[in-house]
Amino acid sequence: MSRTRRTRAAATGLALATVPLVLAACGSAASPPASAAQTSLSPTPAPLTSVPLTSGAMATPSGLPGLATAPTVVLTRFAKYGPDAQAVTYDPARVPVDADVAAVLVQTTGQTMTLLAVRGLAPNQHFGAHVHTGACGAKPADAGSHFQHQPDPKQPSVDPAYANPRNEIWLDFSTDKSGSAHVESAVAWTFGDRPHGSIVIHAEPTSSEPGHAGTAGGRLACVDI
Ligand SMILES: [Cu+2]
Repeated sequence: MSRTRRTRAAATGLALATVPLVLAACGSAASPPASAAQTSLSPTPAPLTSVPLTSGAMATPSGLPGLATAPTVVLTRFAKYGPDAQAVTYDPARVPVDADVAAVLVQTTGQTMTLLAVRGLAPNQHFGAHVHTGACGAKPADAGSHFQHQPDPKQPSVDPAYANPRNEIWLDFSTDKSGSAHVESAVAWTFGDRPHGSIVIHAEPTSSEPGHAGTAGGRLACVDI
C-alpha cells in the first residue's frame, strides 16, 4: 500500500483549510496515513460543496475565477529515500521517519500561496525551509537551488536583492513542544512553466545577510510538490 498521497484539489478554500484539519485528523499514531488523508479530503458540507473535489486526478481549473492552475495538495509522512517516497528525511534525528507533513500550493492570477505543516519533528527547534527547483532525490543536493522569481545572474545566489522571501518562497518554522509547526508564504508571482520540484527543510533559520542570504544550513528533509 502506498505511503503517499498526492491530490490536486479544485477548491482553493478547501485546500487551504485542509492542512490543519489533516494534521489534526492524524492525531492517532495508529491511524494509517492513507485513510487519514482520504477522510480529510472527503467533500464536507460547506460553502464550497458546489466545487467538485477530485481525488488522484488533475482537476481542471477552468470555471474557477482567479485560479491560474489547480492547487497542489501533498499529505504524507517522511521516509528514508526510496523511489516511491514523496517526503524524504536525510536526518531522522530532527525529521523522524513517519513524521507527518502537509503542503499546499495555490496559484491564483499573479499570486502563489504556499502552506507547510509538520508534526512529529524534533520539538522546540528552528528550521529553514524553501521551495527548490528540483525533485527530492537520494542525496540532499538533488533538489537543486531555490526557485527565484527573478533569477540571480550569480549562482549560488547569496545576494539579499534576489535571495529574499519576496523573490523566493521561504517557509521557515519553529516547532512547538510536541514537534508541530505550520507556516505560510504568499508571493506576488506564479511559477509559470518553470520547475518547482520540492520543499526542502534545512537545519537553521534562513539568513538574510549579504553573502549568506538564502542559506539555512544543511538539508534535513525534502517534500516533492
Ligand atoms: Cu532551501
